[in-house]
Amino acid sequence: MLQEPDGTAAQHASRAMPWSVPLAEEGYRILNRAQPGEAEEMRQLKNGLLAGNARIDSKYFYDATGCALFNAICTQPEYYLTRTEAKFFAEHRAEIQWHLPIGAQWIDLGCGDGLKSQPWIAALRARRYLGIDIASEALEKALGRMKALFPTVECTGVLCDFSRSLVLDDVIGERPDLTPVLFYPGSSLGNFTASQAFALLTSFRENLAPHGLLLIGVDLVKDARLLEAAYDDAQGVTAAFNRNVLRVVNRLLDADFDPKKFEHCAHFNRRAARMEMRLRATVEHRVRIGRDARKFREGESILTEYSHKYTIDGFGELLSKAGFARPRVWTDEAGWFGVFLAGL
Ligand code: AVJ
Repeated sequence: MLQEPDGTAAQHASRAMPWSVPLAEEGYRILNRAQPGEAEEMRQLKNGLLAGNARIDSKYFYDATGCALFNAICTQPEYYLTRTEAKFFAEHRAEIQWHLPIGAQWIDLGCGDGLKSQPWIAALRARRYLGIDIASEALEKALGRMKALFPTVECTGVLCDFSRSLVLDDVIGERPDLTPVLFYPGSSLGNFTASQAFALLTSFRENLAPHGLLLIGVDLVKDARLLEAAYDDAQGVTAAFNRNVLRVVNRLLDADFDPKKFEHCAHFNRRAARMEMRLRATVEHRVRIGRDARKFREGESILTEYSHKYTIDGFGELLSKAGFARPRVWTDEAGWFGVFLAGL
């Protein structure tokens, strides 16, 4: 078993074997390229919280509780993204598949539980599954399930924070005979700012060279009310997901945030074409953050997430700037969600 992402044991393991920790018993292996709790990362997280405009990087949402809450968000009626994309893929798989190679290596970036990839592995008769995620428990689950369902598919996991750097060419290069297909669904790219998204897409292109393909799903700009409802469901699941990040921070930084003193806010910033989630202090109070402390005034907020929304043309341009060839594009009937398939 891999250690918790914030566990010190994992830190020692990654120091002793900085590159990989293969696990053979389950029929798959996981390469540990995470650097949990790394000093520089923790400094950044802390500085973000001590800054005048406090912020927490949205990658910190995904501890085990956060992953479970995110899965629950995906089943909320207001959160149309997952449903729309799943329905679209189910109905159009045959058509998209026509443009994808048979027997490829399927790279599932931010795989979570890996469920979205299963029908693709079957349809494309993929020979290799590479699951990439920052959440170790989800990654193990994804690989265990994949191996059980497809015993002849080689299953490899890479535990890493790909928002920092995505270096997969050595792993992909282990099978130069299999065309790499990078699958990045769910509009996960939306969490990144324009310049970060450009850098990430550029690294996709580098990892996929010379003949790989990128299959990516992105959420499209739409009515603000629909967007704001999707990020503030009536059941309060998104609110719980947002507040949970404070518990993650409490553990990572030895802080004493009280989630009850913050309320969930979701706002569509049309000019920047993004949803913005914040945690707003409902009362003035002090929070200890490790050996430091800060005051939150009533109404002062912590930025916890950007979720960018794209236009078909805008996203096509971004792909082209990152060095991809002209993509094939599909959207659902309502034009809510876009699927892009881009080669090099
Ligand atoms: C996983 C980044 C695609 O931005 O819609 C869901 C995360 N945040 N509800 C998104 C999220 C609030 C989600 N992504």
